[in-house]
Amino acid sequence: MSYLIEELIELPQDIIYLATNFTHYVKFDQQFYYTLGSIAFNPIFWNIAARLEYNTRILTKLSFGSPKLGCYVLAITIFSLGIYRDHVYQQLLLNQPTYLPFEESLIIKGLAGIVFGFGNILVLTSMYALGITGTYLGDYFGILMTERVTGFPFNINDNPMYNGSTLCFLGTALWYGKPIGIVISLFVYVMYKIALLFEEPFTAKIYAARDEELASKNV
Ligand SMILES: *[C@@H]1O[C@H](CO)[C@@H](O)[C@H](O)[C@H]1NC(C)=O
Ligand SMILES: CC(=O)N[C@H]1CO[C@H](CO)[C@@H](O)[C@@H]1O
Repeated sequence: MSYLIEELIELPQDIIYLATNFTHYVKFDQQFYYTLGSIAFNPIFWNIAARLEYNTRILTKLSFGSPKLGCYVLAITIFSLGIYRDHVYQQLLLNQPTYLPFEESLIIKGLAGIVFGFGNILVLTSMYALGITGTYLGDYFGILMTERVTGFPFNINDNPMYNGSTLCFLGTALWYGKPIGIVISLFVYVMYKIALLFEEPFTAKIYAARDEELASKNV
């Protein structure tokens, strides 16, 4: 217990030291840029694929005319790309400098566990609430949710999938005491923010069109 208190007292000092010497603990090398590239690639890929589907129905056509199958194929592709990206991130962390005061700190480890655990809860519960087609851009295939999901985790956050994913990156970075991971997590957040600029208005448009159609049928 006294050890933890000692650590807690030293922590602000360690954080200031890291902040003022940050460039000593990050290497902006080729692997770093490759990691940024693979993080950026995923949302760009799924936005292009989904819009292509919406405009041409190409994935549905390639899936024997089944939008559901088309969406599942896209889901598997996006999921696999995500696993590859996580692997690239893990490899990057291995080759980057470690900030020992973080790596050795029980408090930071505990915080990392909470951040990672909470991030995972957000991702998994939103997937569960939305289902596969709801999670993986089903609306672009014409597979719409009957009503807006408002339960957990959507009652505590507007974008639990993206925020949760960002927290998983951050939690991993803290756990291994890798300052570069904090930079990467910021980048992940910004990429998702940009993706939302494209996705939110588009989704709103698709649902508005559906509601208009329903309304015109009801009168
Ligand atoms: C994270 O959550 C906040 C608060 O709901 C939201 O404004 C933001 O767009 C989300 N960011 C991302 C990248 O998901
Ligand atoms: C290596 C290095 O740059 N060390 C600096 C880290 O930051 C402290 C101030 O917090 C400086 O005193 C060190 O010189």
